[in-house]
Amino acid sequence: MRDKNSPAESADPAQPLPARRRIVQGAGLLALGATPLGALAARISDGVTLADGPRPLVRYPGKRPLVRVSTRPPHLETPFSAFNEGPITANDAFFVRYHLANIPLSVDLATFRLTVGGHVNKPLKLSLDELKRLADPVDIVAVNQCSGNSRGFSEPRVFGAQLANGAMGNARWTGVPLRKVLEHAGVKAGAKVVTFNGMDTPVLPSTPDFRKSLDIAHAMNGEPMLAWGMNGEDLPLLNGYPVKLVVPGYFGTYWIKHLSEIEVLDHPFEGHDAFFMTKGYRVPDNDCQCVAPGTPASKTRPISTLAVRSFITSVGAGGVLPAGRTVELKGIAFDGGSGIRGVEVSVDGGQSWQAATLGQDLGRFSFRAWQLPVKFARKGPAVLMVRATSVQGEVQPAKANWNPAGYRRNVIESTPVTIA
Ligand SMILES: Nc1nc2c(c(=O)[nH]1)N[C@H]1C(S)=C(S)[C@@H](COP(=O)(O)O)O[C@H]1N2
Ligand SMILES: [Mo]
Repeated sequence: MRDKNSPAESADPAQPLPARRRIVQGAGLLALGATPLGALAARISDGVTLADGPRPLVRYPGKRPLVRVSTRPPHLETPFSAFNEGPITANDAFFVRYHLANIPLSVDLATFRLTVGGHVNKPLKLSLDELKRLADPVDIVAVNQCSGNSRGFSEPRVFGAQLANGAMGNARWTGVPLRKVLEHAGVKAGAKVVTFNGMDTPVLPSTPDFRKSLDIAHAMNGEPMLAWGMNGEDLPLLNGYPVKLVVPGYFGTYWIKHLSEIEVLDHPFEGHDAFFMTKGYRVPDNDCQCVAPGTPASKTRPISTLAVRSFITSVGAGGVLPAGRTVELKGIAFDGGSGIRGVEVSVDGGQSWQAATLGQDLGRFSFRAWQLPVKFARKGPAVLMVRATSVQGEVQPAKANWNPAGYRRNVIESTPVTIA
């Protein structure tokens, strides 16, 4: 799969100011650092994040123009303005993330099979139709967010794709509970973990395959599901057609696309194939899942649930709002599955906060829309902030937590605007 259109050079207009401001700084630095070494030095010394300039939009099959992070493998962000269209993210706007460049370019349902094997009584080999008939279908609205969403704002800067805030999305997923499929195969006593693999493969044998695992208790708790439907349609190819594992409340890394192999193990998941559990996608093993900025984590564990977050979607950084009349601020909030208790907004840089009105409850794993009418008395610069509290009482931090991979960022967002 290659880009069909030449990339349109355009900044994401709704990108938060830190990105845009730094793009401008970056342009200056580029002039200063005329030599490659100079540019590199400037980048490192300035703590620059997302400084590679405006990010091009690219067009892939089944998708509207999305922000290009990389093309091999495809890694695409949702333009942030799409999140103001409502709490459900449209299929053609949904972000795309792959680790391995050999991705399926088409899937033939005549030959597609999902195998369920390992420590089970009756190994299964299911066509999509057989999977659909295996149990009554269920629906769940849930957020799929990449662990590294917003990593590009980490300071100090961290390795990895310099993502802004568009590596997340919320959809209604249709499928069957993983538990039903495992019950059908008959999990044997002594099962410990369940591993998942998709149809994409590494280019080089030295690259580990992208496999993930869930503890048997989690796999059997009724929440993880094998989904074929997304917002009432088949999954888009780039989001895992024909079947993906949906793990509500958990980061996207567990949501295996083009799911083709499920294996039950009676021993821990280890070795080369377990790279993305035992080496990658790990967070500091403490409550904040963070360490002092710039320091390594001594003990780590696999990343798991989403942290509480909220965003303003109706106006972006650098936006202009009118003085003297009512402006409806809108946005979204979500957490790892307790649900959103409340959202507060500040229009004075965090000195005072007002409670927003929450929109329709689409379920505890979903984006929750919020809105708040505000009136600005004075013209000039203003900083809008939004802060969510989850049902279980988790509040977003005022200062960003930091970890070496830039995972799970959930600092209170600030949106500088001009009142005119
Ligand atoms: N088969 C497969 N599934 C995968 C991945 C992958 O590389 N291959 N990446 C995971 C990661 S890290 C993320 S964030 C999500 C992204 O889901 P999306 O591309 O449908 O938005 O897919 C997950 N599932
Ligand atoms: Mo991810």
